[in-house]
Amino acid sequence: MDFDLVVKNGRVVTASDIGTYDIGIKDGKVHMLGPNLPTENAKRVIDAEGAYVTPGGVDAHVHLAEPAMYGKGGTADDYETGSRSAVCGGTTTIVTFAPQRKTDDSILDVVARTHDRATGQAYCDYSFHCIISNPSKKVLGEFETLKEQGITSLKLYMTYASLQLRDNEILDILLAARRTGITTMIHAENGDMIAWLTDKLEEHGHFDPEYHATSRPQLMEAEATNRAIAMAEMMDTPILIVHVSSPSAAAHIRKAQTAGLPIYAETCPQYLFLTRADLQKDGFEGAKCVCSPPPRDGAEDHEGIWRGLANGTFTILSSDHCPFRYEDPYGKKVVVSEEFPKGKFKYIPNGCPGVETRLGMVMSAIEKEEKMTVQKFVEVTCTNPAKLYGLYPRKGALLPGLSDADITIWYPEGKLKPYALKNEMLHHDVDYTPFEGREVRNWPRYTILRGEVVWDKDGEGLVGKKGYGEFVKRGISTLAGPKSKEEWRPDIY
Ligand code: DUC
Ligand code: ZN
Ligand code: ZN
Ligand code: ZN
Repeated sequence: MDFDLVVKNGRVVTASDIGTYDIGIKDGKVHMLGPNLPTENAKRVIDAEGAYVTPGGVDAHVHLAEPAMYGKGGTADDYETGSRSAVCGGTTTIVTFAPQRKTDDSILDVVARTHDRATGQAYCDYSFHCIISNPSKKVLGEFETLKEQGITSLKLYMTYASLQLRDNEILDILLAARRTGITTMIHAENGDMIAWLTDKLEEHGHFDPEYHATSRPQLMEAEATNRAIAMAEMMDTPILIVHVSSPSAAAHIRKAQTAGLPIYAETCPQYLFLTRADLQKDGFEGAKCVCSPPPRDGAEDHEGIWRGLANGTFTILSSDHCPFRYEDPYGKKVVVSEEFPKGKFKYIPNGCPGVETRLGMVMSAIEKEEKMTVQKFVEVTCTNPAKLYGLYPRKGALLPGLSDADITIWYPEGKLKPYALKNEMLHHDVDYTPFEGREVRNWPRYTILRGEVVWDKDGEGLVGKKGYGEFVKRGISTLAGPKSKEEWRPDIY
């Protein structure tokens, strides 16, 4: 057997199985699984030394090279630096955004421009979700072409003046998405309530970063989540609620799932590890943890989110990597003044970097506190995102003959001495991480993309090449879709 690469002695973990065996790789694909695969003719052998071997991470929520949308200034990372950061953190596929501004009259043009930004730049494989902020008849009519181009998911917003949609516009999108078989992601926070409360806070002299959290309480997330679910139920079409931070929002999702509705949900590491206290740090430091929805109050909220991962309420765990620079023409310099040494929360762009830290941080927490099983970890970080967004089984799995040889090899027990994370260890183009100083207990030791080693932590580090990453055309979701097959349901319309 002439394999290109054999990964030996791994504790191989997939969403369905766990076992000690080898992986034989040929022509960029998983070719064979089994104990004691022959290595005499293999071009390369990597000994996993009994460590976990998992499918390469699929991060289905990454913002790269986006113009200003969530405050001033565009995202710090472009396709080169963001995808480089991804592979160094064990992620082999990212799904980024092709963002429509309200003035863009064709979503196909937006996609073409996004391809221009990405082509030849990426270290990992990638695809796009479309952000829809102006669902004109023309744009809705372009969904079928999007699907033909391998783009089978959309994101829409219930907040941010530049992006927010009215409920009737959301229904228009859900109907067109249902007809096309597209999955719709929804940012569920009540934008009008947030804008009102923000004004009131400012009237009362509350400008510090911690008031970012005050201005967007759980109630506003739970309300919008419940409303989004009602719209999806009426339209009988699947949605995914992105970046869920609140146990109260998760309770609405759980109830809908129990009723058999195709409601999916995502959460992110910031809702497992950050709290309001991180926004209260000295000076402008709190700005580093301003994301939306905001970090919640404390341990009970974190426990609620961990529970939602363990019990299946959350389908996927993504980074929501949405990077801005601390020292930036639109960062500290413009937000901070003598009068406001902590800045004004309203002007801090909403988002944190995290594409590189997603897997390592969560695996470290699992190894320390058994927050969930390693199989569940693989399900929510690799397999489910691939299924939900039409990448499975090419991505997110290790099925011989079917899956790309995208593999993450971890450290065996006792091999990596726990250390404190520092931003200088990361490979993004951002001057901070919100997780500075947090304990790392395990981390991807090797990342393999289509059979090529692209990250070798103990060797040269980043060994992948810019431009090796490819655009991946996606099919439609393989998770449950509409309950009814009827195209038009007069009982409702
Ligand atoms: N939503 C995102 O998905 N990312 C960053 C900001 C936001 O509100
Ligand atoms: Zn063979
Ligand atoms: Zn969002
Ligand atoms: Zn996002």
